[in-house]
Amino acid sequence: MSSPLQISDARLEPIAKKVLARERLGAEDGLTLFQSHDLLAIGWLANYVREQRHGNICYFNVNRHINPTNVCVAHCKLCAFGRSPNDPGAYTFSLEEAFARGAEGVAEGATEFHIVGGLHPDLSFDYYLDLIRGLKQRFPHVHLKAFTMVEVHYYARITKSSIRDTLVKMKEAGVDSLPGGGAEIFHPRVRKLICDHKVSGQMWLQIARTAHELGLHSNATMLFGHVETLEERVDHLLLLRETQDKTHGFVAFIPLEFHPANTALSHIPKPTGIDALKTIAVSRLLLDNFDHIKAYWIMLTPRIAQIALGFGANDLDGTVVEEKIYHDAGATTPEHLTRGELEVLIRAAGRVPVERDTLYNRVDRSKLPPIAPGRPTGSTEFIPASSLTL
Ligand code: V47
Repeated sequence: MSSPLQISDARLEPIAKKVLARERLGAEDGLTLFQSHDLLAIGWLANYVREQRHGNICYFNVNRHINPTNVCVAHCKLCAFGRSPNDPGAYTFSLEEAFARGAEGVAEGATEFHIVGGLHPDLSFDYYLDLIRGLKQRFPHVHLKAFTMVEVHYYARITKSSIRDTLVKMKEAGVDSLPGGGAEIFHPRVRKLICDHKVSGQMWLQIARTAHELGLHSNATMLFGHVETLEERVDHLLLLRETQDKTHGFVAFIPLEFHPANTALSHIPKPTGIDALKTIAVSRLLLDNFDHIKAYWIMLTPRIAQIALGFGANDLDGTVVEEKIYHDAGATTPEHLTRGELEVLIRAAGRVPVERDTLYNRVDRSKLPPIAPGRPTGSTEFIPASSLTL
């Protein structure tokens, strides 16, 4: 703790007492936090919890996103990435194209492939299993974080199999864990408005529970800043906390800020920086059983993500490379950062950068294939903060 807590909103006093006494917060507390404008007190409390757990460390990883197709039957209003099969810009990678992206990622030093795609009407489940098998065979040291609960549900439907059998097949093929996407906001009122053909919130949680039972860890997300109420955000966070109490299978939580451009909800204004920082802080305070809260720089911008490291977040996510979901929705952030750039951002926030793998083990680069010369994301070269154009 670097400075004493100063509270200007008296409603936060009893909440602060609970946080300092390590007592669990309830739904009312969560709502009060979201409604309060005392951002610095909320941030102080979140930072207190964060430093108790992680000290001064901030994690990052070297990863690569592989989005095998943007063809999607779901047509979610929130999304700018999905296309109908004949739309301009629709694409589907051949397996060889996907493997080539994997090879590029490995040359850049990636320890993780983050693999998600649209719900394609004609691709078989075997395509996805072959993709995973092929990547695992070629790059056995890379962790495959693949397919959201939404995709798992779709594969189960097209193969007329159970969720459990689908997950077992994915695991046998080489999936190591699942990303946290598709959670949006669990409340049915919101799903009806932003993603009416997607799995229900209850089903998303059930698939996560089943994955965890099978030994597959996953992440969890919350898409905020569109049509949801603050009560619905709190409800979402508490449903995740309840599930985590049962399974302990969630690795990290990632609050995702809504980007309206090029979506059917483009009339909605973007959430503010204050909302993003508060949401990260409240997530840290309510999700007392989640170790890691990510400030995903791609959606927050590197500048806000850096500030979030003092508001409860302990991870910046990764180098990423070739991000499509947010950039189709108008994100103006870069599509990748180098290791050196991530380290500068972290150090300038007063934190100590630690490269991790997907499950938060420290990465020992001496045990990994060397990074190919000339690959910018692999660079560990020191870059002065003043030269970054973020
Ligand atoms: O599920 C889609 C969201 C998610 C938009 O698990 C949008 O480590 C904002 O889940 N504006 C995909 N958000 C990203 C995701 C993720 C990202 C980083 C790390 C991890 C992880 C997971 O992006 C989707 C959806 O919730 N999304 N469209 C949009 N227009």
